[in-house]
Amino acid sequence: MSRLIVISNRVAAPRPQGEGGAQGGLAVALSAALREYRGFWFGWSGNKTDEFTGHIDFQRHEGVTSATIDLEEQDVDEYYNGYANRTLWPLFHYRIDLAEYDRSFAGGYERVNERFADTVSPLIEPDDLVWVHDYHLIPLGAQLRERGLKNRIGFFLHIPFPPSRLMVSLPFHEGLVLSLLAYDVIGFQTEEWLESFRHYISRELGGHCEPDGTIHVGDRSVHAAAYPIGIDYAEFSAAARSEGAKCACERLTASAAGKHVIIGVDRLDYSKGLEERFLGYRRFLEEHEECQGKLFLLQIAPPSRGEVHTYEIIREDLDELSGRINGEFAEVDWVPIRYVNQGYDREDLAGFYRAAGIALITPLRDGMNLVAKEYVAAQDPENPGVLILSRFAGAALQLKDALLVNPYSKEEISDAIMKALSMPKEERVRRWQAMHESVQNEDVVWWRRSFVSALRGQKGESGTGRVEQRF
Ligand code: ADQ
Repeated sequence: MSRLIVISNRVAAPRPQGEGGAQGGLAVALSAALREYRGFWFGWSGNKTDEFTGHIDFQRHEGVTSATIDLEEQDVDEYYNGYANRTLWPLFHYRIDLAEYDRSFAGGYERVNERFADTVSPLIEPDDLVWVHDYHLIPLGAQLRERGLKNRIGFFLHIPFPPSRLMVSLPFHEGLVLSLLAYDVIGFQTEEWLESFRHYISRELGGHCEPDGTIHVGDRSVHAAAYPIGIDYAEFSAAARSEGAKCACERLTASAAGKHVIIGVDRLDYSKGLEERFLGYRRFLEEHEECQGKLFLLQIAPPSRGEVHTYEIIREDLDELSGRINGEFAEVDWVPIRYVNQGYDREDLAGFYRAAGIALITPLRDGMNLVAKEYVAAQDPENPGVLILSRFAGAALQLKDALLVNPYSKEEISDAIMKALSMPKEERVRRWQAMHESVQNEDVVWWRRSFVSALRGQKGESGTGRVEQRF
């Protein structure tokens, strides 16, 4: 069996139960995947060094070997805080108004990708499958090829791929997209992002896309398909049945004192639509005076990417907005928004999801959104809650039985909350069953098998079908 080498910006070794903290979706998904394979997970340690030496720190924890490097401060500023998070992240989430184009960012991005390639390539053996993750490392495949690697190399993009008309606002966009052609397989979260990529290929690069997913540009052919990521269903549903989850559920239910709980759980990021969500909820309170005092929104949003200025602004804006809404509507025994800036461990989170009769997950744009799937997995089958989900989250393509809303529309959010509150139990159960089937079947194991199977060059369905091949 080939080894699997996973390469991503950060390597997040699994944490012992109970340590808590907000792990990103990528970390949660990959810790589960890596446990099954030999091989290792390579990336940045998150630490800085005065001078880059290429020293690799190997560690083994809970069956996962990690190999990490430290980066220089300038690398972190230009590559991570700069090009990845201030140029590509906003652009790929359709926010060209927030995207910053700075030559030094692009230079740092290229340099760090070279450093990754220089350091990891000697560790890769001829039979290894290499799986590169996300927008931080788009050119890595091409860099590895330049160093003579002939291995099968795949790339998975966890975030959306922007429409061509937005993509062209990126200086030297052709170079970035052309570098993707060094991979053998390119995976997207949904057919929609795949479609944008295919459109760019034919419109901007004069390439040709075949119905089976093969893309030809010049003499290069790659396979591009949708592989929607899922949650680790087995792990999460076990967490939902745990004592810890039961306690968390009871704690929240007791403190709710008979009021309906609406839950939102997100990293504090402008793509998650938190401000629009608060405004939609505020509209609901205005339109339905009779409901005031009978429900509250529990918004859990730990800060992310503290070093990027935009994130400080979001934090200030949300502090102010939640304070304003609470000031406007609160009574001595009721606050409409409980806004919590901290991370919780999986069991607590599962318990909170279960105590909440409604989840309000309304990103303005999201590659997938695993919180929506976790909410579904944590519900009581006899008495499930209602998921209100943005139609612009990748997850909306699978969770069609959620109440799908336009996250920019206060009215739609308000109407959906009302509909969720008054939904008969039979309808809740019916909708939940359909969503649960998808969350359970199309889980992280299914995702990984679909992708790795394609990476091995084996026949298998992507995105919509089952891959029978086990390895
Ligand atoms: P993220 O943008 O991080 O991931 P998401 O898919 O919602 O978004 O995953 C967040 C994960 O972090 C979930 O597992 C959630 O439980 C956890 N989390 C969030 N807030 C938390 C808190 N307060 N406490 C504890 N845990 C918390 C990126 C893309 C997504 C894509 C994933 C996976 O932006 O679109 O779904 O990668 O591919």
